[in-house]
Amino acid sequence: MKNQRVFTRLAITLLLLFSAIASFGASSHALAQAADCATGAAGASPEASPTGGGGASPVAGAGVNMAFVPKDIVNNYFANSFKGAQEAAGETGGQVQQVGPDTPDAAGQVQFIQTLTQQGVQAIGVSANDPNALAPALKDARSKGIKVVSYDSDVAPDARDVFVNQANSEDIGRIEVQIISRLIGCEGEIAILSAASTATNQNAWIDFMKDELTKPGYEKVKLVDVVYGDDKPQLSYDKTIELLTAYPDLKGIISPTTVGISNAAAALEAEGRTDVMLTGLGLPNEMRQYVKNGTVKEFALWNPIDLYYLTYYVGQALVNGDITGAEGDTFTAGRLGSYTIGANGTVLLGKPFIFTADNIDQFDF
Ligand code: RAM
Repeated sequence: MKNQRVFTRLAITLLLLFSAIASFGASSHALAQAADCATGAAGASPEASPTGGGGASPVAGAGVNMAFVPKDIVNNYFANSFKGAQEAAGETGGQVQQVGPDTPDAAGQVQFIQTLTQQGVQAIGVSANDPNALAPALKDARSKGIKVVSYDSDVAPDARDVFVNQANSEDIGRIEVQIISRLIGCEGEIAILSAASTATNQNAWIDFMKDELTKPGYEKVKLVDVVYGDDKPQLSYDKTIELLTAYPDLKGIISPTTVGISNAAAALEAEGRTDVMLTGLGLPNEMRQYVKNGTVKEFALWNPIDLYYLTYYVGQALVNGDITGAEGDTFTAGRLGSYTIGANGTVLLGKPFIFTADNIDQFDF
């Protein structure tokens, strides 16, 4: 709670600072448009700070009993960020738990969903390792009156009520390509180190990365491979080494997964490959050392604690009948303010934020 407040205060300070810099026409590293290589196309714009919503005062509602089933419970992105759900439930008298497999595994997730359905929780939040493999179990839960909120990585739309998206998928995908292309001087071979090949979120981002690369300005940037570390630390490390071996001229790696980028950074550091640029989506706390020693110059993310916080409030609003998940439904999510359900039952947390050596020490997640 205290850390969260400090973070919010810091974020507001940063927002004001960045607005001031922008209004004086100076360039800020964190706000710099990443689209230096693309010609004739506006780049996706990163957020000034990774906060969401309108900042309204917390409004208590009737708390509900909600369970979260992340891709796995070991990954810090999920394990540490669950405190956002605890914070939200604490504000309204709700109850939350987080359960799931030790490694990212759709079959393991199904078992937890079935158990939660038998226990009769009121809402399930889920980040899918596979959009379709989880669908039957989630549909069964819904048929028994349980509200299903996917977050982070969506399931098949007819298997959930609402999807809480951390940031626009297109923004995320394009920003990654813009950053790596600029870092390699708009020329050279790049590769992608992803999570599971079935992960909904990474696959959506990769589609936009590929599309971005078709734009004018990227003619000399060549995507040579997409490999999968399955969000397993050792496998992600090994896949990075394999890329370095298979493509001796490799200039850059994009890893749109916190497990992937941190282990790719470790591999590059161990191999002394300062000539290979790395960017992607990472947790500031896992990336700090690599940013400080120069292995990684820039990477992006949103605030995953806020993602959990918002997801709890969506579950609560669904259970209490404040929303049905229809486009245009509105609800209030405590300190994040009010949100409106968009097309396809999706709620958007905010924009991705770019972390650099200049700002990374201001974040603790
Ligand atoms: C990993 C997971 C998660 C993704 C982040 C960026 O922790 O794959 O789903 O959103 O990276």
